[in-house]
Amino acid sequence: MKIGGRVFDGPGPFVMGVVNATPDSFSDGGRFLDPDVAAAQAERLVAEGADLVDLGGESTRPGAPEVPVEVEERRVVPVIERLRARGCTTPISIDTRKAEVARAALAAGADMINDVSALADPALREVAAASGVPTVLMHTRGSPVDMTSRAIYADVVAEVERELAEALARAVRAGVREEHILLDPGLGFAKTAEHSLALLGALPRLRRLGRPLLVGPSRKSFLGVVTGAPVDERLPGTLAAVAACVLAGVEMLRVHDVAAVLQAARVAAAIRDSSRLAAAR
Ligand code: PMM
Repeated sequence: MKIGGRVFDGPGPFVMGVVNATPDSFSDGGRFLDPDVAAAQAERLVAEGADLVDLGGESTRPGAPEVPVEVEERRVVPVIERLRARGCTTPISIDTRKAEVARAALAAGADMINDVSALADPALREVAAASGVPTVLMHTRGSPVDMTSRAIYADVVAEVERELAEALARAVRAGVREEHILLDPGLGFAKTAEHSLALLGALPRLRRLGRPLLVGPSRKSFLGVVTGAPVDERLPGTLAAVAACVLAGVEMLRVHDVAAVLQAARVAAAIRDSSRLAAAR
């Protein structure tokens, strides 16, 4: 898959560094609202080895209110402009549920759409189809305001697999090319900790959907439920989840702590590849 000027080939995993230019994201809210600070953080993640940067201007934590288009645009567009003006060539993904924000971000130099509502909005489907950029479809139910109450599943893995397949088919019907799509089970989105853990344990099954997988375990609340660690002390738990993703063949990881994750991911990938080599012998 080509994202921006870069070809992403092979099993990866590739690392997407997160910058949330929001006042209220659960993990880094309030730290990167100033565009200069956000751009500097993106550059730091790239220097640490990030293959892409994921930039968001609206918190999607449970209960978060929707942000007006103009506010979200004002948070992200200047960051992309600064990065491109300063010569950053790393692909940038825009984390948004809004067509107008995606359009403005792509015009400013972003290369990819990351939508936590899997292109639920027909207008965003149109932008994804017309722009021809790679697009992440993430599984959730409802919106951040009501998703917690919608975390009800008889079989979370089967239902997420089916709903991702439906989202993929809907996007393709709207003109998004299938080979441009990545799928994400959406850890923590309309999921209890048990649901997120079950999905992490069943990633090989989601590979049957036939598209590259992106997973975002970084600092999420299921890690806190398992370990009792507060959000700023969840790096060790994040690394364990990263290893599970890589061993299951996940192609892309969305994380805040790029250098540490890269080291863990490389070790897990070496183990993955050595067992493949042994099986081929
Ligand atoms: N998680 C968050 C935001 N955007 N996008 C994708 N594709 N997958 C995720 O798991 C995901 C996302 C929330 O986490 P943050 O507040 O740390 O960005």
